[in-house]
Amino acid sequence: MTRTRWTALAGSVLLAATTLISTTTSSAAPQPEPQAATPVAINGQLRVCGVKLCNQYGKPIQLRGMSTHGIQWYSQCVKTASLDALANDWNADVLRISMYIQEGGYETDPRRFTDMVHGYIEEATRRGMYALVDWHQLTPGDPNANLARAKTFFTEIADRHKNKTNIIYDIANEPNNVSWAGIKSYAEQMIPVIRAKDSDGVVFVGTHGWASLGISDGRTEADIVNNPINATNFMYTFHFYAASHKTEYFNALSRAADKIPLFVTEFGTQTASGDGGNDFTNSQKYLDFLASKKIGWTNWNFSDDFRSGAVFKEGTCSGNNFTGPSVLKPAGVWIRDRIRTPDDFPTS
Ligand code: IDC
Repeated sequence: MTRTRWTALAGSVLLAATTLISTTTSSAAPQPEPQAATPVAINGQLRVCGVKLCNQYGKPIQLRGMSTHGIQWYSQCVKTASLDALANDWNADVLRISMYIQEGGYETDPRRFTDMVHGYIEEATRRGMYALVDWHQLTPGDPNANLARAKTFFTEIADRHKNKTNIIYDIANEPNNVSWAGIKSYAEQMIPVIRAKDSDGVVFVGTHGWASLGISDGRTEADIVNNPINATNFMYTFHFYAASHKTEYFNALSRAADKIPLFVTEFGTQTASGDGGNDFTNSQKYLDFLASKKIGWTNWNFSDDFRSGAVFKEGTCSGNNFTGPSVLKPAGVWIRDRIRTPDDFPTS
């Protein structure tokens, strides 16, 4: 499907109108080309319906897209040319905006990082993509350690963007070294903070053991199923790195998929370091399963970092050519092929 930005559509309508006004003798103004709509134009405001993510028509949909790398390190990879490629060459539905809290991220300059996220939300919106705002806590792993910061940040983000239909709030990237009960308590404090500003915004919450449904902690999804977060319109997140996370992780995902609402906000085709050889066979097994359940995903990551999981070849982000397979590492070629296949977005 060809996607044209609304600015282009508006431009051709304006051109047609201008031509109509200025042409007194010609018989008909040129008709605008039929335009395919963007993911947000088609699906509108999302809502969690049972264990699925549904569009404005109440139909389950699968969103597919990319996660940025940490914006404190790789903002040079998130610019006009790369986002145009993501929307129009990759046909991505969603941009995950990965804002670390520590490691030189938000805590060092809350004003600057909040403004960066506002900017990226506007860029995603302009291109008709969903904007998945990722509170990328990682070290420390207990999201409660950043609770006050999270309240400040999400209050402003939700207030500024509440009238948009394309914002998704991820309040904890990868909780670790924290019990499920600790994460549940955090989520039950944060979700009302967001809802006070944006009453219909969908919220995502990372699961224990680095978003492994507890598996990396020697636990299972039963912790969640037996003690779910007391809220509505939210999903739990699951992450996997296909060269590290094999049967035990896949089985947990497949057991959980019919019981709790899930979104894969991060995965790689390589090891959990985001580097090393790709396991495309196991990656495909996961993606086939996610497609069959209409579970959405964003891949790690949209940068030119040296590691194998960064889709662009090193040095790409200092230029302005992001289109096509030639600028991509093997993981990038593979994942672009799987994002740009046609979407299934039912409208009736
Ligand atoms: C990695 C980055 C790397 C950075 C490291 C520590 O690729 O440059 O130094 O984080 O912050 C995750 C995390 C994600 C990791 C990624 C790959 O959410 O931040 O990125 N990963 O290791 N969970 C599992 C893997």
